[in-house]
Amino acid sequence: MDISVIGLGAMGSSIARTLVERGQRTTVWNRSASKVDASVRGGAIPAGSSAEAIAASPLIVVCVLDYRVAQGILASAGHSLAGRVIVNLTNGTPEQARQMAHLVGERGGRYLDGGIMAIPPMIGQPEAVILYSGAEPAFLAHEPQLGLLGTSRYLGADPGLAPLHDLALLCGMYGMLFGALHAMALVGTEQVKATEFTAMLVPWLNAMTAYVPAMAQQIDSGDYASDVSANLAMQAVGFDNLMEANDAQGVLPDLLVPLQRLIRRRVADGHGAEDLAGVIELIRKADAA
Ligand code: FVH
Repeated sequence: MDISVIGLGAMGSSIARTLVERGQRTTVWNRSASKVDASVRGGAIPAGSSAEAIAASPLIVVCVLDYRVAQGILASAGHSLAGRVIVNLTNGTPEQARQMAHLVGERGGRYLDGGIMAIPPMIGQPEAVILYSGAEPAFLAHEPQLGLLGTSRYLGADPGLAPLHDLALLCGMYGMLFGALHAMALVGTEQVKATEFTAMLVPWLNAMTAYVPAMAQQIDSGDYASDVSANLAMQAVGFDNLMEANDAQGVLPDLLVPLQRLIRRRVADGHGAEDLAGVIELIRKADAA
């Protein structure tokens, strides 16, 4: 099958390389020619322009820096989009995805938005999960090719669903990674090496991750008060110690201050006997917190 890849940054070049290696006739375009050359040496076919790359294949993967760039490329393609399936794997927001679907649809193309839950070296392996949303018949027709990039998960007809899930997963990732950085900074004030501390940190984070499904059940039921094993009023007191120790050790408190504010607010609202999961009620309503 023919496929075109537009954008040969770290991710796009990995996508193009994987497709070539798996026997796809892959046409590529990138703003900077040097990256095209590298891809062509690997077996891809160069296109003279983005419009030429779109015209070359029924299935076009776009993976550029942001939607502003992607929109410029697709808008300038005009009616060469007609009859094409555009799979936009560029990171963006749900609203941007819906607008892009509209743009492609107006020009006679079909649109799938995607969220790549992987880093470039993972592309082509089952661990590379790629979320899709948008035109379902187009997804089903091209799943065999898209499946070459990793494990595909189709989330629904609304093109905004893939970026919504993508960004939510990134929220979870950043919360965890920034938490790990903060923990390493705190123990580092007493010359504990990050590599040494990791042996303790990773099992702890794994144990806490195992607690997430129970939190999810509380969130879906709205019951934060049954079977409470660590009540929020107790956690608020412990959090005060945490803040005091950070201050004494000279560690920047910026990551922790908003967490303490949420815990205190929830306790002040009368939910001190409940579990931590109830804080979601404040997070859900930006103006209430
Ligand atoms: N790399 C990763 O780990 C993450 C994994 C999850 C998904 N993201 C998203 O993928 C999009 C591309 O990311 P990338 O890592 O390939 O990014 P870069 O290596 O910086 O390549 C950027 C490409 O965009 C092209 N580009 C930038 N500005 C323009 C422009 N004005 N006109 C045309 N093309 C443009 C750039 O071209 P060039 O600089 O080589 O000429 C690259 O092809 C991104 O949404 C991630 O969030 C990656």
